[in-house]
Amino acid sequence: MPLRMFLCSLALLFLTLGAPASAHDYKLGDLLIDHPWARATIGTSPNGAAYMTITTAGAETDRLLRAESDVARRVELHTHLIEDGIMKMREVEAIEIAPGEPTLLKPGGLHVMLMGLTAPLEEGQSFALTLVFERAGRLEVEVPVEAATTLDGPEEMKHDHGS
Ligand SMILES: [Cu+2]
Repeated sequence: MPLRMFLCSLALLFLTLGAPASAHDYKLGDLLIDHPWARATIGTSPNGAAYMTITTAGAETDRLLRAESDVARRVELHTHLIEDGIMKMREVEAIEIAPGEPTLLKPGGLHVMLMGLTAPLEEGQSFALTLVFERAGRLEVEVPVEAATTLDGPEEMKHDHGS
């Protein structure tokens, strides 16, 4: 088997065997990607968003450069800004993952924007999202779709972190 495939299998095996705390944590080099999730589509909204918490155990800042998924025609990295008293979304070039504190992608803040969904996101489904980091490289994560009313993240995530 080609080396690349072999390494992928190893990585998969590691993911399967590791992380007993939660099935939704992913490790990639120094990075921990904690509980990716998305909200179910509301009405006929053509767009969606994905959220997660990314932490680096390394000494250097990494950057999320882009994300890719089949569920949308275009995937962008966005933040929210207040302009003239109105909250607006703005595309960002990259999302910095600095050492010391977790980088939160959450409703009302940074997020992975799914522009032009190919199908509505339904609660209980999940989809694949590939994250591309400057230093750590590429990682495909599974993004479960939570209820449209979910505010900060799935209940399970709150239990995980006990806060
Ligand atoms: Cu957005």
